[in-house]
Amino acid sequence: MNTGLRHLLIFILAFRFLLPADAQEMWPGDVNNNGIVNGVDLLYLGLAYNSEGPERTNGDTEWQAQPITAFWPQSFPGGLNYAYADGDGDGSIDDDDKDAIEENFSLTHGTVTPDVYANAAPGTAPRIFLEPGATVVQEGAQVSVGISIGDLSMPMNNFYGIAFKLSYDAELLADDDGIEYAGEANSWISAADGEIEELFIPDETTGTAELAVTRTNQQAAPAGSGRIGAFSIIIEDIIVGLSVDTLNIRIDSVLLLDHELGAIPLVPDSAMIIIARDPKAVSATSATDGTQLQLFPNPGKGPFFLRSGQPLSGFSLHDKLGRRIPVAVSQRTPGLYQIRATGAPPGLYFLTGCSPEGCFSKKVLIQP
Ligand SMILES: [Ca+2]
Ligand SMILES: [Ca+2]
Repeated sequence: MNTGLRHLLIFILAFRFLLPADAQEMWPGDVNNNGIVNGVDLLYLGLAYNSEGPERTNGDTEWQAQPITAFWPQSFPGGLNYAYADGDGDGSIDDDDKDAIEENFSLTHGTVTPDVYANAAPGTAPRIFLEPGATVVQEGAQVSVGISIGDLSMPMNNFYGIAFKLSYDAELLADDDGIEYAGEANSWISAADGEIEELFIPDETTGTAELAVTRTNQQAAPAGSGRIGAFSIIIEDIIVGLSVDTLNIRIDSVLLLDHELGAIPLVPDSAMIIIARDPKAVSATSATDGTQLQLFPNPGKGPFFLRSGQPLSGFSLHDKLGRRIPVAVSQRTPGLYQIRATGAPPGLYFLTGCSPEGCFSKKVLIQP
């Protein structure tokens, strides 16, 4: 390296350190200033909600670095200033600043410091779970999938806000508005006046969605549990090649915060909805499932056997995360099928298939 170049490099490095990078500027919508706009930013916004401070000169929600005119007297636990929450720069924190999050959702600036989520292992914490209104549906059907937190045996204390991601097979959903969300009116997470802020951003191309819900009164909800809202899902009208398919919906990247930004771990859940073309198959499902089908030994180490009064076909096996597991099925005698899932680790699985009269889904517990 020649001397001139070296001096230039030293000059650039020195100049870089003289500038306090990002310290005096904000990006509208990135409330926690970690480099990306997502559901977690709504949780921070909820905590700062209804605060007032200095306006930002020439401030707006445009996605660009905006100089912070003056810092606010308030800051979040951890020290981040409330100036970052004022997306539109008008000197107050309200739903206009939620618009800044929506407008700039998933955009990034600088180096992103990933948000830290708090997923817990089953049995160690309250659950966040999905409750489909129907487990077998036809093409074109509309299904409601309830979303609940905690239960009577493990209620939730100190709820202030929650953000999480959903993933699903977008090809199985209607193209427009295939998935929507509506909060439960006056649920246990709402404040006395029903006030709550929600953000739901689905992305059809990736089959993912983010939901964030927060209180806005700086007080945690009293201990509670149960339904907070529901997703409305519309199945695609015509699914090419379908006789039976499964729609798996998974929750992950959960962050539930108390009113001091403390993370409370939750156990995430998944749900499965069977889509079948034949209306007769759909209506006969409950009769086929349970009364005429025997799966044994279950739990067991495998192989498993399935006894049925009807010929069966279209078997598939999925794990709890909705991943398809290779399965070998052979008919031993009329109505008796042997099912081998070689190499599947111990755990809970779902076996699906169809008879001429209906489709079924059975839980299979593979033991160590
Ligand atoms: Ca952020
Ligand atoms: Ca504002």
